[in-house]
Amino acid sequence: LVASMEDVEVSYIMIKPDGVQRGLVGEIISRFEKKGFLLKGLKLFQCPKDLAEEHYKDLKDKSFFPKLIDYITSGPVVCMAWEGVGVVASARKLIGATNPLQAEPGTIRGDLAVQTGRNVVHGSDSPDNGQREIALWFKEGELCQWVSAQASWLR
Ligand code: FUP
Repeated sequence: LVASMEDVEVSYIMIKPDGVQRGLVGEIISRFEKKGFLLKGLKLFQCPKDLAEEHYKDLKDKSFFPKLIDYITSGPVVCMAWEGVGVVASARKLIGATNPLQAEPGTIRGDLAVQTGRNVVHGSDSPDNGQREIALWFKEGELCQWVSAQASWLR
């Protein structure tokens, strides 16, 4: 079954500094890989303050905003672009609720985190934000156009 190109979305997934520091990079990448999404971009990156502020601009009036910016810029993050039909909503399910104590067991946050302010991973909340965030975090030439050898077994 080959999905129509119109249904293909991209999601910006980011392993936050606590995920990197705690050695969870392989575990987190593995969940998206095993699910069957296609990895289009991947890098370890020290996020500058202005980029963190732009990424979270919708939250700039929240009381926790300064702490959020300090957290995201406190160490390297892993930036990823994942592609697939329904990847945006599915990645949010794999990630789990914002507050890890409310996230279901089996989700990344449910299994691996306890605090909202240290919730190990980000995932875009809409297909439009997926596009916006990937354009924000990746430069031209950093994404690969390729077809996985597994593709014909997944679609
Ligand atoms: P999510 O989409 O699950 O990442 O959640 P939000 O976009 O609502 O929040 C973005 C980030 O802000 C969260 F990952 C952690 C941080 N946050 C807080 O620190 N405190 C809050 O009360 C809510 C969010």
